[in-house]
Amino acid sequence: MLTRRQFVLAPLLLSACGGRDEPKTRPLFAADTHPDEYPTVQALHAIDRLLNERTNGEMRVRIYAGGQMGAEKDTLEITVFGGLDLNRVNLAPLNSIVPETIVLALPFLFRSIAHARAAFDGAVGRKILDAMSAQGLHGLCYYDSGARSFYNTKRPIRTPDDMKGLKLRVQNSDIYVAMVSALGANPTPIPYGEVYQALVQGVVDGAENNWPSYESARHFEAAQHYSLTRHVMAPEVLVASERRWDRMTTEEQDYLQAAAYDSVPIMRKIWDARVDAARARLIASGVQVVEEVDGPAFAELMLPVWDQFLSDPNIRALADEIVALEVTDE
Ligand code: GTR
Repeated sequence: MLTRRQFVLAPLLLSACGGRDEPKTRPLFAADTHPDEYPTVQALHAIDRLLNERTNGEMRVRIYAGGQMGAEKDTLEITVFGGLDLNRVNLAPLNSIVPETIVLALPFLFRSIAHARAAFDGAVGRKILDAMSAQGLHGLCYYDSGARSFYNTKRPIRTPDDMKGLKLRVQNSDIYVAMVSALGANPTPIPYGEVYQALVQGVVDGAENNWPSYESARHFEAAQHYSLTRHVMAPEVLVASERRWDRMTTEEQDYLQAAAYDSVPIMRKIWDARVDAARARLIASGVQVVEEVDGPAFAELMLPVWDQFLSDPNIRALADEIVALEVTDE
């Protein structure tokens, strides 16, 4: 018996095995954990539109949204072996595969959204995307993910003391496990698609995410205290399978890379509007927002976490490069 996921994947796997003589027009298969209207999926639609226009329909993207291909960690494995051509994931599940990506996941690394965007768009961002090739992934671009904040079912969080003893869901990444432990709470890695259930059933007391995901995944229905800790501003990432990338002509690679870059400002516009709309809707629906959070107290507890994850001097150099970035529009 095939499982549901194997069943869904079967056509992809068959065509991925099709080799060099597959029709030129076979679309690029792309996965995203979010539903179709979410800004990251809209970015994939923008890539499809741009490729369609620029190549007269020769290059297209077929999007499998809503997590139908599985959790991000699993879809990344599928991408590495070529069952998916494109994958939009958060940076977190890449942390254990590509050590350089840890840098962008460091808590309290970015001073502002402008600082984060300057890092994603600049030389240091490109270096980290290029490091992915060693692991079978071609890094195409970053998308915004705003700032992540803690929310929970129990109480407002203002200081690290308020975190004590809370059981909190984290993404599948060692640095986030260490971050939540250092804050005195108990981290539990759970795939995104299972967090709502875990909150409702009390398996965890809370989680952390940006406004759009907190709303889209309905976590706010169960966890009403949203504290603006803004502890992480790690980006979303679009990767291609190196297997597929290497089979493309240079011209096709150029079209795909250009469409990916050009989708970034399109996504940012959709993203900014979505953050504002989600925040307004959630506040109107009764979510308790805690604005006054002791940021410096949280940041101070992150120093050992930085040291632990920056023990490799090459990785530390990337973090230093980001900290030293001068940003005019901050
Ligand atoms: C969201 C992100 C997703 C997923 C999710 C999570 O902000 O867009 O790709 O990583 O967070 O918390 O797992």
